[in-house]
Amino acid sequence: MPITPTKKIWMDGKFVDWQDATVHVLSHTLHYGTGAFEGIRAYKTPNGVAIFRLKDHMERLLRSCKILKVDVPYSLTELCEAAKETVRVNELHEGCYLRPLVYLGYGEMGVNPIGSPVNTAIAAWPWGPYLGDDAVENGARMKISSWSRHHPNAMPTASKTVGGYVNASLAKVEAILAGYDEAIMLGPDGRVSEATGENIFIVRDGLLISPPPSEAGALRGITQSSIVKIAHDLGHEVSFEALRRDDLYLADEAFMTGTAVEVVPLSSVDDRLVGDGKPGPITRAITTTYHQAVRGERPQYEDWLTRV
Ligand code: PPE
Repeated sequence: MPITPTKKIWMDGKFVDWQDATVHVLSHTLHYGTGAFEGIRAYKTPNGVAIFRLKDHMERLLRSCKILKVDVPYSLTELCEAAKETVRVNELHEGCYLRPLVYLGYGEMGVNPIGSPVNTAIAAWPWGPYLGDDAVENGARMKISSWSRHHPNAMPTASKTVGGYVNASLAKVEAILAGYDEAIMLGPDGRVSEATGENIFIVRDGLLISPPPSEAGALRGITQSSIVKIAHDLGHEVSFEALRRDDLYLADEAFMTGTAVEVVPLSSVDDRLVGDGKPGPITRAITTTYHQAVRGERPQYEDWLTRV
């Protein structure tokens, strides 16, 4: 998706003009992929723009780096303040997507990352529907990927590691070239893991089911956990259970969740319609509540919002 440039990007404590926010070609992460990122959204609310679950995202960024043995030179509070400032400086009153990135910069070559400078950046820009308006309205056509999700001893799936996204990218390209909207990856055990940048839910007999993140090798989604809370509040039970591909084929409803995608229904999986192929009633109700919650239209979810 094309980026809409904004004015400034936060880089290691300073705001740099968008076009000058560059790195040296010998930056370590560019070659070896050791680094971590986050995706966060901010929304316009009746009381000004607010970042959704900011602290949870920055905590996950620090945890991703802990797994990689990368010491981030900023505290949780400093990262949260920098994100708020990035939205303010760019006057993103209508909301935006934020991309914090911790990467190893210029100074060392060779696989050994120890000794490389640790750099931190936060960019923000307006970002529309991740898979387009049609997927939001009518659902996405999904393909089970021939690429498996990483084995946890090959790549730590709890970390949003830069290099880990080669796996997601291979699956995404395969799905798009085959005419689908998005890929679902199975874990090394053949169970459903997650989509390339989204967690998966199905609805079966009124019960919501999502694969348990650590067993499935899926990211512990912050949207996934928001949806669990919303579903409970709407009176639905949620269960974390292993799913097989045929559970997806036979689901009454299914949807995916993520910061970028928000909540998008699945219309089909491997050309089998999910239900009747149209977004189901539970998916719709949850989606509506999610959209209201992120926009500050549901007081019970105010704790999730950080005004900038
Ligand atoms: N799984 C993966 C692999 C993943 O990357 C994401 C977020 C999720 C699940 C959902 O997590 P959460 O955002 O906490 O609900 N994917 C980010 C990157 C997307 C991209 O194309 O870049 C995102 O949604 O911002």
